[in-house]
Amino acid sequence: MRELDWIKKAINDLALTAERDGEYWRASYTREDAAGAALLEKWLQEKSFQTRYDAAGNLYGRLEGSSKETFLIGSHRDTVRNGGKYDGALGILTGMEAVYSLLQEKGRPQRTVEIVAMCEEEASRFLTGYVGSRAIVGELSQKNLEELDDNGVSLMEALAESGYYRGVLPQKRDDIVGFLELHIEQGGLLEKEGREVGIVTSVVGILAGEIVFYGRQNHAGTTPMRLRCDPVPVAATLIQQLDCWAREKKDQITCTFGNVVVEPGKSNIIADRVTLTFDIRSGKGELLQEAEAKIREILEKDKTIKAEIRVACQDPPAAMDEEGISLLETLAEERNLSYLKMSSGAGHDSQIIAPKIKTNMIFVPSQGGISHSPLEYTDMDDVGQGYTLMKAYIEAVAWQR
Ligand code: HGY
Ligand code: MN
Ligand code: MN
Repeated sequence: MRELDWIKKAINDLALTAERDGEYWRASYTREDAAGAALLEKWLQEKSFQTRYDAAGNLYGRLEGSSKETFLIGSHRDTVRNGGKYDGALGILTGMEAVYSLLQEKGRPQRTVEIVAMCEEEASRFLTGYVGSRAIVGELSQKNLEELDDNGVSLMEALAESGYYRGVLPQKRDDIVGFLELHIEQGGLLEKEGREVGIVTSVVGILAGEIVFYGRQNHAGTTPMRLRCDPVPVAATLIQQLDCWAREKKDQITCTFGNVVVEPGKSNIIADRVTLTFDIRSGKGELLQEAEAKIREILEKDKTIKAEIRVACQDPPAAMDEEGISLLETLAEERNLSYLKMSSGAGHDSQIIAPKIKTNMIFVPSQGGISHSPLEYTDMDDVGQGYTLMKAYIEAVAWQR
């Protein structure tokens, strides 16, 4: 199938633009991001789309239909550090190829169609994350713009340096009637159950951020245990107690401490501070509230040091559009595609867009359930099944056949 050949080559060609010191990383508003966006823009233009960027750096490809009602399709173009080449990119590439093929086969669509390659979904540079999708629904705040990356560069500066942001925050778009995101599952359920595609019913809610534990830096050998103010054991106690709490909730919640930074980080110095990231997810919003209360309760118990919680991402679970789910089911059944209705344990731009715009997601299997790793892989037969469903859905919604 010509279309899949193009997608397969594009996945690999796009990945080459994100090579950085031997690892794959397209952080937003970087040289790698500009190279990836330029290649995506070239392909969009070759496929008859008009391209533009918004103030958050989202790249759009627009194909005018008879009506101004716009159906948006896409995903994020940024990646995690040392990540895989399917997460995000696959949803952009399959979307542009499906619309281009429908244009050739069916002529102009009823509804206008836009492909979007969004920025900073992964929070791999700015802790808030989902910058591109927040911009689309008008939720990118001044506070987000002031957030700093590891080098002390603010999101506003990064956007301005890239030429996207000129002082006006992106406003919510009112012309978009629906959003579709095809994405790798990033888990192993489809593979385990032997299903070809996933029809997403909801995306987990996320509570993420960091806690800074402030100690009193001092000599490791001359400071008696009773006189120290050491942030490391306090951080370790929180990790242990929160992990224990999460395990008691069984599979209703995940709790991940992705990074622990001890400063100045030498064996013979009692630390000045510890910065601990947390990433807590659940399909139940009330469990996320309980998690935040648990963090505060554990911190309250220890009066020896000051601790500061910085919540960067607090997004409730998001339900996908019911009508879209049943249309996907019908289309899958008509094409004898085995499918699984499932919730997503990974976060997605779709969860930011869904509360404001009818949103649906299609999953394709991840081999071994691996993602956020160079081992991330989906074979082209599996991509093909998801692509078939995606193309049928776009035809139904945009060509309205
Ligand atoms: O972290 C996530 O689940 C997503 O890949 N940003
Ligand atoms: Mn993703
Ligand atoms: Mn990801």
